Amino acid sequence: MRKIDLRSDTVTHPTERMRELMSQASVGDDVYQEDPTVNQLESEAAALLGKEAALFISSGTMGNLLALMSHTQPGDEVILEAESHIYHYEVGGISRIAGLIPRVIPGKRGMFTAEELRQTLRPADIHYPQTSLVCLENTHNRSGGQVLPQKEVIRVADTAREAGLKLHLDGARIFNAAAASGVPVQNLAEPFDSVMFCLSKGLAAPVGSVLVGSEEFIARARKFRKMLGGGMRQAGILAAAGLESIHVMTKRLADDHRRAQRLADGLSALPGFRTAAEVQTNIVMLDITNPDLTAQQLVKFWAEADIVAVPRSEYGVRLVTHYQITDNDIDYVISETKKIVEQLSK
Ligand code: TLP
Repeated sequence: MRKIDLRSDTVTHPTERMRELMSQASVGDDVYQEDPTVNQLESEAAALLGKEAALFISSGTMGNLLALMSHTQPGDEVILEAESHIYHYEVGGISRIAGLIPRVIPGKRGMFTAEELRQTLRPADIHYPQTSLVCLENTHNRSGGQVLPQKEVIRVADTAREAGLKLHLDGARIFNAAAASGVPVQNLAEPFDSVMFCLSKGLAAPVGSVLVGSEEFIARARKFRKMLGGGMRQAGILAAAGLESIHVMTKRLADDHRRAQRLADGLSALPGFRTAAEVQTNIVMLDITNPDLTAQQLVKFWAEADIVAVPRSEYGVRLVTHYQITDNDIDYVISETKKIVEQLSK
């Protein structure tokens, strides 16, 4: 039986059309900037996000790291939301490789306010590190795919700019934010000097992310990418899939969001489970309120029914919808979970 894999949208396979386009892609040596398909992806991505230039990179982690390195000098301080992906899940590259000091501000649903940023900024003093960058994340992964409130994003950006700071957006799922809010990606990207977005999550490309920003910033990032061993050669094979992601897969994300809401509604209606009432995008944070069922046990029960998920805490599981998850799959997950609840109450 086919497995219903809800661990992440990173598990998506390339579509048949992507495989066709990949096999036909024109290629060249991208380190010499001679790959026509990579060049096309970069120019389309820059235009779509309203920035001067773009760089095709192997992963979201690399894109964020390149942004950190390109906007700062080693020893600088970077301000991040406390639950951000860069802080939690990027192996500390911010310090180990970029040589930066992260300073975190706890937010609500992934967002701190302009006032909180103002209070965090320090006056000039010989003792302090140089603060040079503020990073935000939209959608915000650890808060369950929340879309950041754009008005507050603009206020934070204004405050950062007044203080002479640069702004980077981890927009791994920016197209989900656009689909959910109805705000075009260009507007979501507008307050930022740079944005990283991923092709290989809900957009189904097998590999790749894109970093966008000014010509000067991208030239710096390109050099750092080479330094980190991320210079690619005939990468048009991969960029061809990325173009399909942008042209086609960005248009269908509302289906994933609707299914995530249906999954949350179905599971939270069962005794012993809770989710946020409103699921904004494709991530459902499921809390188990039945002390006799741990996340580990639930995931084990599910595995027997070919449903794949991973615990995120003792009583918490993250479930992510994507194009390989159908309406029938959602019904099946809910009905199998109901069986587990019935077994437990016997
Ligand atoms: N997130 C992955 C895991 O790393 C947790 C996932 O399954 O959600 N920014 C954000 C907001 C992300 O969610 C991710 C991946 C990245 C950056 C890093 O992208 P990759 O995995 O391409 O390095």
